[in-house]
Amino acid sequence: MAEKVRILVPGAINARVLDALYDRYDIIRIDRADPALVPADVAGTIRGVAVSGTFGAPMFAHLPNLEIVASFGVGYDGVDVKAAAAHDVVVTNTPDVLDDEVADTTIGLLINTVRQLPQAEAWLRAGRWAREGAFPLTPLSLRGRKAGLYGLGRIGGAIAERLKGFGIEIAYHTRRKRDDVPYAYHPTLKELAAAVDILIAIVPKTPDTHKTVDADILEALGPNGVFINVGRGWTVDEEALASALEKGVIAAAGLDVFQDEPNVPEAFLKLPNISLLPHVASASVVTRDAMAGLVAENVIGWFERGGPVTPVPETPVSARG
Ligand code: A2R
Repeated sequence: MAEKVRILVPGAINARVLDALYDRYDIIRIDRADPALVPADVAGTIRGVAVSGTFGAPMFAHLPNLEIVASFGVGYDGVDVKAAAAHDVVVTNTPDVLDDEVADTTIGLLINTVRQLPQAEAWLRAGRWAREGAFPLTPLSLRGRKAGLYGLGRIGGAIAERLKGFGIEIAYHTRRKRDDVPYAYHPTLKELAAAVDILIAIVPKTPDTHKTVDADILEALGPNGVFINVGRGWTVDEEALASALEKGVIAAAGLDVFQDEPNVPEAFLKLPNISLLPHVASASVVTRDAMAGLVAENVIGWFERGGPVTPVPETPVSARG
């Protein structure tokens, strides 16, 4: 019998990935993506990786026969794709299967932020409704608002579809204008922020998106403005955001992502006009199962079916020699 292909799994990953791969491959598990945890004689035998989280350049240098890194999640900023390309390794992610879940959660977070539903529920649970009366009217409402999407890709598009159902006018900023959508395009983020009173960030973590939502953008969004982030914490100047919320430069914010997860800035925790979620946008059993299935399909596709399902653009399979 042919020897099984060896797959390295650094760190924790959804159990469904392992369930799908255990019978077909020789799975080696280590605590994290650290070359020191893979002895040299083992390193040469690894041909695939399945990972949720970081996989840096030293790992690519350490695994000479690596062919594929199947990454869990649509954002693959934890994987050094430059190093992957330099070592002729294909990287895959898990797009599409989480779009609707993330978009649903975005709407929930937006409504929580604007209509203070978490605070209203806390009011009820604390017995304050019976004791003190109705929860105070919320100063903010979705009615009459315009939303700006910073990023209109797979997930941004699904968010826009939902916002349409709320009767909310939609505009967007991306680097390239899309000809296939009816929404108003703004060539700069600042122009978008100035034109709307809900700004939703759903862009990937890249050098170009670092702290792009800064004091200047928040100022442009204005005192009635609501900022929502479901992309990456990296995109936001968190100090500037806390200050803007405190000073009323914008009205409120809802965040599912943070710069240094799972650590959330103290300043956010103290603010009343911010709704905070622990990066749960895609975190339902059904959607995480679908993402896990796609990680496994990419590995199986590569080793058994002639190609991965969802390679990332930085490591196109067609470019391989
Ligand atoms: O710029 P474009 O035309 O490539 O549009 C993409 C936009 N985008 C940017 N917009 C403005 N300035 C940038 N520097 C910039 N870089 C990218 O973000 C596109 O509209 C959107 C990304 O869409 P997709 O690649 O389809 O990503 P998806 O699946 O919507 O997920 C977005 C991110 C993930 O990377 C994770 O970080 C997070 O959501 O879960």
